[in-house]
Amino acid sequence: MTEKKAANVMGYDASHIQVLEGLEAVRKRPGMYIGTTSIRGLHHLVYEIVDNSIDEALAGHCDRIHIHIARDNVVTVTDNGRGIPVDIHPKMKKPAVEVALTVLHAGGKFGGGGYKVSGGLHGVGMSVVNALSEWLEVKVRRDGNIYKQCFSRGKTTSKLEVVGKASGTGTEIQFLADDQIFETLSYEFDSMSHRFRELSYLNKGLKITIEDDRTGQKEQFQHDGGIVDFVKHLNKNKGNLFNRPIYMHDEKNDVDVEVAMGYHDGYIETLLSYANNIPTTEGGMHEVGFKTALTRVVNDYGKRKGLVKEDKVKLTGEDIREGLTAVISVKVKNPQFEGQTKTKLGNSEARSIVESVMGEHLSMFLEENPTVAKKIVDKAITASRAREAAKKARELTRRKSALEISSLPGKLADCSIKDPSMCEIYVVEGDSAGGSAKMGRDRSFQAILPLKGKIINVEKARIDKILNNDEIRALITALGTSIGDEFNIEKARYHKIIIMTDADVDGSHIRTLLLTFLYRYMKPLIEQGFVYIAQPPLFKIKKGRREVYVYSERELEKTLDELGREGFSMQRYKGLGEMNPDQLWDTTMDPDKRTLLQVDIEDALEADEIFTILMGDKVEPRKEFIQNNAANVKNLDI
Ligand code: 0RA
Repeated sequence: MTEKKAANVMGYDASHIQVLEGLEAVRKRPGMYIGTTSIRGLHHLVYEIVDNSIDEALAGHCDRIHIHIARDNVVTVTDNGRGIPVDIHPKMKKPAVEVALTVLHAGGKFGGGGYKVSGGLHGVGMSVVNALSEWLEVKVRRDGNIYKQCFSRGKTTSKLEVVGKASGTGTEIQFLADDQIFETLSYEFDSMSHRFRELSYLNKGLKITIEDDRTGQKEQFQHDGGIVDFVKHLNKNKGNLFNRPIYMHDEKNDVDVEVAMGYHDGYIETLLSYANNIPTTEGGMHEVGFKTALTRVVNDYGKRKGLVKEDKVKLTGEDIREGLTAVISVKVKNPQFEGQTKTKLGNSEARSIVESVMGEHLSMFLEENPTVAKKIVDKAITASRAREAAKKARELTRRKSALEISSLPGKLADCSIKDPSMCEIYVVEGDSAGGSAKMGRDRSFQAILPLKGKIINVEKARIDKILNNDEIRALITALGTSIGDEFNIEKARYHKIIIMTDADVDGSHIRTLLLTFLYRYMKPLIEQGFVYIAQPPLFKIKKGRREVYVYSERELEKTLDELGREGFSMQRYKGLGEMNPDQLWDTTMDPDKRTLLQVDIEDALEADEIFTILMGDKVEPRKEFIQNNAANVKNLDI
């Protein structure tokens, strides 16, 4: 063998092994690439593929993406982009599409420019999806042909071949996630829909459809108004100060900035920010730039027009953001995601560019729309006066509240362990269930806080009034973190906060209220994954000496089939109070047996939306909601 040939063989083997190692590493430590192998990770596979189609849409070559979930959990993502290139990759000597699917991080290597995402969980590349799939098939329509190639667990199982004639262009990727890797293969339609709706708002005009053969559910998302429609959607049940959200879109130094903002007559600020289509829940440079510009421009305008008396009032950022709903979407070349959950944009250029784009466009808008401008300034002045008045009131009562805060609420049955990371608190609806929970618990690490259900009536109390509610104050004190600007997660007294309510309408209202409250005033608790919903059983079935607890209607049918439909007795639990302490422990509180649903920010956002509808000053949406949900309510209220 000549030396040259030996080197070639070595070279080939080396690169070959490297490729295998790359995807083997993904299979060995999937968490490193997709965060988790839970349902979230499973969804991530789909999002990764869809992200690639969206990149194609951003480049202006794709306007339709279809996601199909089959009964056997096979997912197909189809787009009408240019199709992944099939020509031979000069270095790898393989079709580019094969390289994209078998080489780690190959995604960004070809196709020039664009705002490809490189950091964080997203943009890890389609090869990661391939590695974590039992099988994957890609079909590319390009140059009049349909090309097809198959893979299994990241390895090529067939060569790229032409399998037919194509008229247009596009890419279709079909895969079955690997059940050796994932805890579950049951995609959640609602959760995925939520993300696709968001993506459709963020990518104006793009049509995203999702179809689920398991349930027959279908959705179609397309918003020609983009984030303007998003703001309208968020504010749809609120008393808007003006009809059409303010919109700006500009690009400077490779940073693309899009902002839409509206105001309503409430007090809550809703700021949703994104970088390269990824939610930046921890904020970051783009948010800082936005806030700085908003505060400066509104103050300048107010002074210039004599609306704000120079020395008397200084409008703070918070004053100006009261009742604001804004969506900020930036696209940057090399996004840096920082923070505890990697959802904080670190790129400093984003700050100055958003600030400058906002500064220019908003000043111009205010000049051209004096009626709207006056409404915004007046609203901020009112907020500023309220803030001053509240401050004075607080100073007067400071001594009293300091006393209150130093002592834990009397209703709290605390746990004996003091290390928060080991402790959990059950927030329980009603004194009687609270009593059972106190007796049934493991007092070393489980604390119980009973809340009187009747007092907090979601439909009658406004969220700001709710802060004056004794029950809610007890909750704030028990959790230890304080709220709003003074919130400090380091002071959290428990790292699991478990909401345990009855499976009826009141219970679901209280849960909605608590989630809305936590979302608005203690958001990091949700972001950190500290908040859970307990899952008490709905039924107990007895047959002979056997007792089975059943947690859902669907499970009930299955269980009855299994036990045989004769000679059994069944108890329906209407409330937690019907269970004795032992039963409550066995079914709902024992860490070895219980199921807890972890609340994520999407759940909380949804609760906030429901809360807004239930609370809204507008009667119509409320009626509509109650009518639409009457069926669900019935299911719950058994
Ligand atoms: C690289 C280059 C080109 C298209 C794509 C990638 C592409 C990737 C995916 C993934 C899913 N759908 C996709 N659509 C396109 C463009 C090559 C060219 O025609 O110049």
